[in-house]
Amino acid sequence: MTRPTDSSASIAPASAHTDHFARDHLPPPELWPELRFDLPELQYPPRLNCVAELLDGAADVDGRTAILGEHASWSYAALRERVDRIAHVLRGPMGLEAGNRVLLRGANNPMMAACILAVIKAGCIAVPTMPLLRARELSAIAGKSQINAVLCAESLRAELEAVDPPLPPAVRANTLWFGGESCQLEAMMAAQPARFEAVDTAADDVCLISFTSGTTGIPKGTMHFHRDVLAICDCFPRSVLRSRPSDVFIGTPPLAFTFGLGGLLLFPLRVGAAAVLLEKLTPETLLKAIEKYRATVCFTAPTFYRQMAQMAGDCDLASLLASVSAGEALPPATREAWRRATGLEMIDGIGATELLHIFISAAGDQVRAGATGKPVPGYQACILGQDGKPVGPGVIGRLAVKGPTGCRYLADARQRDYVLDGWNLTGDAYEMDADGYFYYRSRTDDMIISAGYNIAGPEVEDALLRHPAVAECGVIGRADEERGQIVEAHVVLKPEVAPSPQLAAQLQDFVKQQIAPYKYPRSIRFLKALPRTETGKLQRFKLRTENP
Ligand code: 3UK
Repeated sequence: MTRPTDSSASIAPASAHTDHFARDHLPPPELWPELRFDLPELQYPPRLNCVAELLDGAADVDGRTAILGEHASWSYAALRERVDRIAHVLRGPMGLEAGNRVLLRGANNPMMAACILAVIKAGCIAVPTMPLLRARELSAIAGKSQINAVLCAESLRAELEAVDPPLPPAVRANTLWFGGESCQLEAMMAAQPARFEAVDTAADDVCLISFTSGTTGIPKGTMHFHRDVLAICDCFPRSVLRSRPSDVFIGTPPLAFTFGLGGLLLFPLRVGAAAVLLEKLTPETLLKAIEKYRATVCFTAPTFYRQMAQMAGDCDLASLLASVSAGEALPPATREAWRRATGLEMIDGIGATELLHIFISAAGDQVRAGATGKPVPGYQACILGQDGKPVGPGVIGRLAVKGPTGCRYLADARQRDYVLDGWNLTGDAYEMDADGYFYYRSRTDDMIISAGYNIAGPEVEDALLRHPAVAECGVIGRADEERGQIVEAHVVLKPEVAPSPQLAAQLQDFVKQQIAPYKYPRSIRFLKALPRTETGKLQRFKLRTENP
């Protein structure tokens, strides 16, 4: 519950946490990015429980649907009751205190959503994990965030029990299973009161530790406050997406990925809309589900849109008003294919786990060809040159961002790499135009340097994707004695096309006709599929290392 701001608002309000682990492991203040609250809607009171804010007002609205799943449809009141009962289980029988960390595991479904919300409402810290994570990664995440308890879907039980090195005995003793045959958590909920008074947390108490999907290296835990959760709802969805109570949100990103947590749970709740949570979606089943649920807003990654564009003709997508693409660069060829198939102008948006959600984007007639967009109101962005100073239009440099959210790694030396002079450095090479539009070029460390030329892989990928034989592709720099690096394309062909040296030569010519010839791929390899993370990102390092 939030109290009116009082005269002591300028003094940092006391944490509600009795377990101070999170606060103790925040980076030192001088390593934080600058935080800016430049809009009226970003002025949050010093005490704030974001889940109380999202649920306790809306829950009184008669019968409105909050969450739909394969086997469930919950009104706001029904969702709130479940969240409250789970919060009682956490603080009662499980014996947790405010500030404890709860590891969460489950596919996208209504119970997983209720569990995340309950942990936060109970004053604890949610540590959601992606279903496909394997034993070693899970063990690292559990260790780094020093978890106190686990809520896990019964369907992922075997995997969790195989975690190696095993979870500490106290954590194993405090693990509850939901769904499946046993419905252990559900049975305990039934014995609890239907109302839970939200823990009166400080706006800057940590409520979420989200681990970066990380295409390389050891996972980094990013720490987010109650106020951050509301701030992302009051930025992109409000000014770019313009979501409304009548919206029905659907899509693929896992709730354990902040792209999904925001797009498929927090954003709909913030405006009193409905969220459809479905497991194991494919491009085909997502299209069917949009039709079935009359979804109005879709969140997924570029490769899903590319595949859906080819099948969209078989479905009635008339309900769809907005399609949001994030996670990796949206090739213009994919934007065009989706527009041809559906008549919709996609909303591209760049977000990051460190900043929780999207901070540069554009919608409708604000979309400019090839650009991600402009800073979302509430955020600022610029391009930094090699000397760390902002550069003007037309120069490629490092993308730097600041706004109401920003990077705070859990006990991680890499904090120094992400924050420079108050700016968050996302690791992306971008370029700005004279009108303030931002253009993605590549990841900073993926820029290909061949015979002295800088070549951005995604531009070559976009050219290849326009060839009718190409389903997907990934372009990397391969070490080369003569040129330093050469451009190498890894191409997945459409099912009806067979690979051949002739086709490779055709693809090379095709690229040369569209972009500067020096950028053409000197090497072409045909693959059955591209290596991707669970969040839909191409793992370029695997293309480099697994195909020597
Ligand atoms: C890349 C993009 C070009 C970019 C995310 C929306 O992807 C998300 O978070 P991650 O921490 O990765 C961040 C990095 O992914 N990227 C994301 N979107 C785009 N590149 N165009 C885009 N539209 O390299 C960025 O630095 O996994 C996305 C919302 C929440 C998220 N966490």
